[in-house]
Amino acid sequence: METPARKIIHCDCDCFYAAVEQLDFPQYAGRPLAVGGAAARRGVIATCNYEARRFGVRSAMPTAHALRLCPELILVPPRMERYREVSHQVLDLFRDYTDLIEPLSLDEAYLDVSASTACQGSATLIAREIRQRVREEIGITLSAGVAPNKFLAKVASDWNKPDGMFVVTPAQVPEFVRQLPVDRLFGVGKVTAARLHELGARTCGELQALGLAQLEQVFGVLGPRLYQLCRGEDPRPVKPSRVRKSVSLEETFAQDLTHAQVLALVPRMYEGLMARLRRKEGSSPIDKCFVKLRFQDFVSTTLERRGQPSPELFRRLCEEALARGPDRKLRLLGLGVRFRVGGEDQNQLDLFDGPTSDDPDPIGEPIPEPG
Ligand code: TTP
Ligand code: MG
Repeated sequence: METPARKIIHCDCDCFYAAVEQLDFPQYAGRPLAVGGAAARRGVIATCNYEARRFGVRSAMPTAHALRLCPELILVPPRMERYREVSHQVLDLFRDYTDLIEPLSLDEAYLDVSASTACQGSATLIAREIRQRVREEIGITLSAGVAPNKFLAKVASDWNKPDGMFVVTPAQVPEFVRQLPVDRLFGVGKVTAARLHELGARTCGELQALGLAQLEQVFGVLGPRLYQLCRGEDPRPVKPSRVRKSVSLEETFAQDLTHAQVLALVPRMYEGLMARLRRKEGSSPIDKCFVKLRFQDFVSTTLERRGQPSPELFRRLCEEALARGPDRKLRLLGLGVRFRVGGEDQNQLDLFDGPTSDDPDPIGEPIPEPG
């Protein structure tokens, strides 16, 4: 019996660091904005919003060059702690749909929703709902690609970027790959692309004309991979990180609560969290505590701080997070802890497993810890 097609979603936040800056500082919206190091210190651009991209500003470009292209560019230094916080919020939202999540960087992840029951099991509807909820509850935009495998999902998430999605159904795969340039293939850089062009293969359709033996001869171990990919095949599974990185306890209230009522819940929820932690034996040492709030308008916020759990710390975090919505009641409170992963310096380490395309400190300057 044929195995049913998998349903993979690749999610990629739009201009992630810049989007977080626009979220926290709405006065930047609509103006060209870049996150990066100062020109005077020979800094580079980590990312920029789409307004700045219209001027030709790009990631990894020297800031001095970016400012020549776009003199009115607003330049802000990176705040990695804050980007990690929003990244956790996004990942937490994904967990409402599947546990099979493979983060690639702070703003990018694969989701395998083959077995998900949400949205009648429709990956397209799940992607649509995720995009809407990320916009409404977190306040940034995310592009998504839906396809039967990782490679196609990743290509698809770029198709209608920013703030868009694209679906490749199993039936559409042959048509979709035929026109796809070979340099879009996973593992194909400039050198391999040039060799493929020499062999007469600019598109995947043209690459399909080359035999497996020939590809193996020219490209070695990459040969069989190319043979599969140009046919739209990619058997790589979505690999969720095995290490537990956090434990949390959340409560959605029957009725919206006032700030004072929420603060009054902290001691009891703290006890609940501690009980849950005692059941997770063998966990790594605790690194941080965090709170999550959802306001009456469904907007969520999280705040985290290095330290060991105590009712006082959670109360302080709650008070600070509540200050982000002074006039709004609350639908949900969550308390949690994050574990130290891999025993490395958390400033340098992406909090998630797996290879990361994310440069945690693009300008090489120390990043101040909040608090
Ligand atoms: P990307 O997803 O590559 O870029 P982006 O999210 O800024 O823009 P988009 O997805 O809309 O094209 O990278 C995610 C974050 O990683 C980005 O916001 C900043 C950081 N980054 C760097 O610090 N240096 C880099 O060279 C790149 C490419 C990204
Ligand atoms: Mg992105």
